[in-house]
Amino acid sequence: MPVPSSFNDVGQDGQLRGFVGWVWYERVATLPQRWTQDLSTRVVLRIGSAHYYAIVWVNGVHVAEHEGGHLPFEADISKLVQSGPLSSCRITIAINNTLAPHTLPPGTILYRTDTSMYPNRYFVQSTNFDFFNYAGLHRPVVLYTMPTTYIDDIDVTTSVDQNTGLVHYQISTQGSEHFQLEVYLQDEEGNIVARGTGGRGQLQVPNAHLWWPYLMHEHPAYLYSLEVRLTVQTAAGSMSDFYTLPVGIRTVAVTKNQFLINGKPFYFHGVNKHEDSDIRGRDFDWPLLMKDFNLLLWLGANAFRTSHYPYAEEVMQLCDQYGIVVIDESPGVGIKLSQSYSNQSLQHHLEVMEELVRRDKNHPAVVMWSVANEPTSFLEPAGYYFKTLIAHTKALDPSRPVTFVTNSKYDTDLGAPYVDVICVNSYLSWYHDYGHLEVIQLQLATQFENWYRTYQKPIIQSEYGAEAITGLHQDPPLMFSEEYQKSLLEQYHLVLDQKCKEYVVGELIWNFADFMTDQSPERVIGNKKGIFTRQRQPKGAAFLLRERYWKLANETGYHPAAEKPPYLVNSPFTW
Ligand code: BDP
Repeated sequence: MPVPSSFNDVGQDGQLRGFVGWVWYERVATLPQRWTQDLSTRVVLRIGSAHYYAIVWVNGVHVAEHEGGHLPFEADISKLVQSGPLSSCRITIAINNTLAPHTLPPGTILYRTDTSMYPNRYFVQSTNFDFFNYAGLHRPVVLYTMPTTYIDDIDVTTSVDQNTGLVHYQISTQGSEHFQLEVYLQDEEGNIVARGTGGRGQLQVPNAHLWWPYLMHEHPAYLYSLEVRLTVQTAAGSMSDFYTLPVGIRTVAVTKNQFLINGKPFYFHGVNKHEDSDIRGRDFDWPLLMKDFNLLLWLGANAFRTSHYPYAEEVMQLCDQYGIVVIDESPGVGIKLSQSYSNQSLQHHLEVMEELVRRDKNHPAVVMWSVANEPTSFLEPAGYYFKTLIAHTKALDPSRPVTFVTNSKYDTDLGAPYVDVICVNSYLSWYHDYGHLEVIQLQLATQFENWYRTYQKPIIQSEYGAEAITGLHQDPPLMFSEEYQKSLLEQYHLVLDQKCKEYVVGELIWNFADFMTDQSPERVIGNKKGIFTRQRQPKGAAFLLRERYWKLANETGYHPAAEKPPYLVNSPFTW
């Protein structure tokens, strides 16, 4: 099985495609002698994402367990590989994709016990979310080294005082108490613009270049580089660890009707995505990622939400580099059953937020955390659940607003009081009043007015859309045709054009591209609400949105290249 990849769509075996249970990966790696002989080297095994539950052994010794796909974990394997004459190491990873009421996302195993209908011990995995539960080693598995005294974490927040950028840093180290830390901040030309020493401090950058979103400034996404050097004296001489972190100086704030980046109103015009493609499933793949970024830039999208789970770290790095603003979502999707509000679920959700914030906190592109998507937030336990979860996330990161995405009613939602921005999904003239595009304007205006009157918080239309089978045409528009998808979006836009002058601060189409789902009578080989096909070819709606997003960029931000979008981009990571 290739790594990274989902295991589901690689083979010709239908049973493996829908397999629920344990799968095993094993590989032998030969390590350089320096790694195994030099005891001042720390050898680490890092797994980018294993969906869902993983147990890891090295040379048969248990080294790690991790619950939840989408976030990395690692194990220090130095002792194991440095204790004997062996320079090889056998890495074994067992992964179980079963989803239960307390997992994130939750799921249920349904046992079919009627033996007149099902074979013995027959069961199926049921879920309450609308994407295929791809599984496997979705991101790279790497071995890497560092000195035994090392930089463990860096925490950077930024603020601005008039023209001076302030970079507050905190560095945690492991391995020894006796070390020195030097910190440099370099600009894009490689000039050192500020220096510091010690584990925490504040760097001042006079006339700082701020990090601006794509299309909001003539030089968006300006990144400084924080260089951190740790030096330690040992009996064997001096040892050092060195880390480089891209830093964008920017501020984020929310008023009762605005979302501010660097003090200026920001309007999210973008998409919801999935990590999803033919054959590879949910794997991390550079060509696909660069294609998606080229499409985002072509579209004039300035933002996306990582619906409905954290995306690969490389995605977040590209967002920093291109100025694509991110609402970073946890895998809290499909929280529908009351068992999924148990203490066990909440405890795990709190831990997932810790892992997510620890991984993504330093990305300037990330401007808001989303703790969940479309939970049954009208159920009684939801109030305590979201109050606790949101408070915990804010304690982990006081610098960013927190939300969850709702499709509950404004007057019964028990989680909404705790969010900073109301993110609301609606599928007018799709899941109800189907075929009746004429009701959208009234219903959407009412939706916005109700939410704003109740909460006096900015609102994002975090999902809206319609399915279109590419190439299917009907005029007058009928459902599933490209014309219906376009017409439905146009009706939404008429209302958004009004409400964006008041308190609506964004619109994110569902979805960027068609994606795979479970089989059901409602889905024709997946969800077809993409404005691009799964192979990333545009439907009519993509051209409509492209025109709209560039127009919005004209009206709300800076747009140096409105006539000539810079859609041919070279990856900074490829030749
Ligand atoms: C929304 C969900 C999203 C679905 C979408 C749909 O948030 O995951 O794919 O509906 O039904 O409710 O297309």
